[in-house]
Amino acid sequence: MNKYHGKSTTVLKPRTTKEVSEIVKWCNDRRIGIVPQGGNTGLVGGSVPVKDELILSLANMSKVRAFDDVSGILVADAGCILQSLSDYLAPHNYVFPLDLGAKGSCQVGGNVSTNAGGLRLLRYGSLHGTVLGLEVVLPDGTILDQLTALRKDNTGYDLKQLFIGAEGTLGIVTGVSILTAPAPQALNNVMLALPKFDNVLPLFKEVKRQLSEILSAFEYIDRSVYDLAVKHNQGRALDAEEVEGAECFVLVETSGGNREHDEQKLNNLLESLMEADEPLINTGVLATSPAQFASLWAIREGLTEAVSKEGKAYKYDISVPLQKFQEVLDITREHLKSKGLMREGAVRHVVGYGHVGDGKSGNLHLNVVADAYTPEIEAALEPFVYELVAKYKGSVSAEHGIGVMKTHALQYSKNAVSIDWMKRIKQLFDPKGIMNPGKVLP
Ligand code: 2HG
Ligand code: ZN
Repeated sequence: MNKYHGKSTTVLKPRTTKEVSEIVKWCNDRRIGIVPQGGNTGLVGGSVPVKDELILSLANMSKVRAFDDVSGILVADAGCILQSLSDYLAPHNYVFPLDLGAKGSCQVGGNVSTNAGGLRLLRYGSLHGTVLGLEVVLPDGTILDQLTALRKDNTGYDLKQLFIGAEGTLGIVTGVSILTAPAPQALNNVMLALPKFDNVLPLFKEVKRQLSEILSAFEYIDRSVYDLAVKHNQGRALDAEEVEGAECFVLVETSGGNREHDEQKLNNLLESLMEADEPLINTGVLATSPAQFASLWAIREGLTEAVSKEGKAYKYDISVPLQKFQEVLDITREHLKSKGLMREGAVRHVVGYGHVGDGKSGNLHLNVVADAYTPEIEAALEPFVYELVAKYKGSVSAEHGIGVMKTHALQYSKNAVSIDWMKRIKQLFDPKGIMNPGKVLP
């Protein structure tokens, strides 16, 4: 995003947990701040130094430590790239329980540290459930070895949960034990074009009802961001007549155990949607080959890149009730208009996309695309957007974390008692404040 800049002079790339421990101890003794860095694909500045901290990159710790093809439990170094773990699992007929657009460069340690959500949370749940154990180097250099491969271990406080989503502020994740899932025998997807946003919720209900156990993703894409994806060549676009009159799109994926059965279900779904008296969709484009499957996903996975090619994006990753997605976009656009900022030279687009299936509230990625990052636009957006989210009792960070971007906004989603206990936990683990300073807590 080119939004956050530090002044670090030093990057260290240790090869072993012991080396990480020695570096951290050395820094702790001298009170030197450390930024743990994985693939550096985060969107809230969590892996970028604030000042001149030492950058500790996990890139050289990238080995699979163990895999058990009966239980599906994988133990890997934190620096393993997500895609390489998926590739490693494929011949064993397993899949990694997390998938996201940045898979080609993000690392599993960073995924865990940011509690990344991604595209298949609907199917496999969050990392708080799939991570079985962690190895963590604590701020004083102590190695906390909780790399258990047990699915059931009910022996008191579950310490590993504290590091999932702590964004490296409590210690550095160096190893991950995770439960992978049996590879689905059949993967299908379909891009649905909807005449209006109001159809998304009834559609979600109907899709869930008909596809039930094989539904693995339900992703919302508004028309304006779809157009940006087409403009910047992300994936296979639908034909002109297929997109005509569409206000938004939904990408549905199924992952099941029987190709014929799954295809039958999808075809039945499409037929029933098209033949209804008041159809919820204008049309649906079903992938008929692995290449088409990949290119439909490429549209969705390429949205972030398309937005970056268009301009400088202010990104709000929020949990709000599903039926409010459109309202949030409209209110934000109107607000910017009233400030005279919805114009050439300032804000070009207010777009939205996200993960509908992730709970009662959905996860909306509100992107405000501007010509440049300016204090004026930022002042118009914050705390405006956060107050809006608080009004809906949502979350100011559904899946991207707090990083440096939202430390001041924590209060919109966490009450004072919660923040106080977060501070006490930070103080307990890292009394000298060397671990990823300036992130998560103000
Ligand atoms: C996604 O769902 C990512 O594509 C990125 O979480 C969202 O760029 C964004 O705003
Ligand atoms: Zn997302």
